[in-house]
Amino acid sequence: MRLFHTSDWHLGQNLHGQERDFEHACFLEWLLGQLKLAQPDVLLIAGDIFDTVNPPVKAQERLYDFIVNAHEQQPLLTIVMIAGNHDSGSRIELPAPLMRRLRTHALGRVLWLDDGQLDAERLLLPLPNAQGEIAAWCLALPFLRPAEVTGAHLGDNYLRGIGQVHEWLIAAANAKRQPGQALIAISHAHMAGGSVSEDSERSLIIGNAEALPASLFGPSISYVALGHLHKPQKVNGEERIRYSGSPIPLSFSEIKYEHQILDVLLEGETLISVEPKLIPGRSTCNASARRRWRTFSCNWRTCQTSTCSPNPSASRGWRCA
Ligand SMILES: [Mn+2]
Repeated sequence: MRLFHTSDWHLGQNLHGQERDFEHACFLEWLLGQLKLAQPDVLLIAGDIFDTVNPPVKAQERLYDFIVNAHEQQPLLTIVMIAGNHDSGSRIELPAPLMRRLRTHALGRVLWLDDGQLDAERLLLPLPNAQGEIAAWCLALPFLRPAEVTGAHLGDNYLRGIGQVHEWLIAAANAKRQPGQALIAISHAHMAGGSVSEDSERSLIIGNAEALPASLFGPSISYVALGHLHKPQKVNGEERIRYSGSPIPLSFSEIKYEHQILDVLLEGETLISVEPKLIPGRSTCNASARRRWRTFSCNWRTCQTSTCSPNPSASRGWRCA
């Protein structure tokens, strides 16, 4: 089974008055081309799909156009996306019935059963291989707000509440899996020891005191696709617990490293490889779009400090201090 892992698209972002829509369009066109070339079974999008809980219409069109295009191009592709802390969980789930027809699962919140148990069933998604057999189960762990994971049954400790949801879902998945089926988690969370970007990730709780331990994801989980931190990185030095990072820089502190998606290969339950696919500064858009992209990304890359500001005399330039 082959997976693509990406996160933190932040569609609809506006940085110091600069719309990012053109960059997002270039990224999504590139991603569509990569899907076509590699034909993975699954695309995982680990939260912060949109930049705000109430994204502009254009940003929503970008997402849904992409999903329809991907499905038309590759009808057997399964897409799983979860809400991040920038998203509204309800909004992400709103078109879920339509998207299921496109083999796309959108999970934004958790539900509790009458007896106070986690409704784990809706967060466990079958991942079929090219032959249509269930080769793996995806554990979808959207970002959860305090009110969703605290209360009379659950206790007052927010961090403990999130940890519990992870633990209960992993237990339910282990009970459900058949021999040979891999478990793959997708979560939007801040893992302890992660390298934080200076200004764009927005702390989940003040001081990032909410970091979860990597030990939460025991060895029964073959791969953990994480979102929230914008710099690509392994967690705890483990190959199988990864942040893909954001596809484009979302602040000036994020221009210094290569942005990427991850190409993950599994054989049964065994993780074979995780390869980064670097996102090019120039895309496969048409010639005039390519020129604009080059101009913008060059301007972008020459700005190295957060004292840069948009140049009012050029629509796509930056004035560097
Ligand atoms: Mn983010």
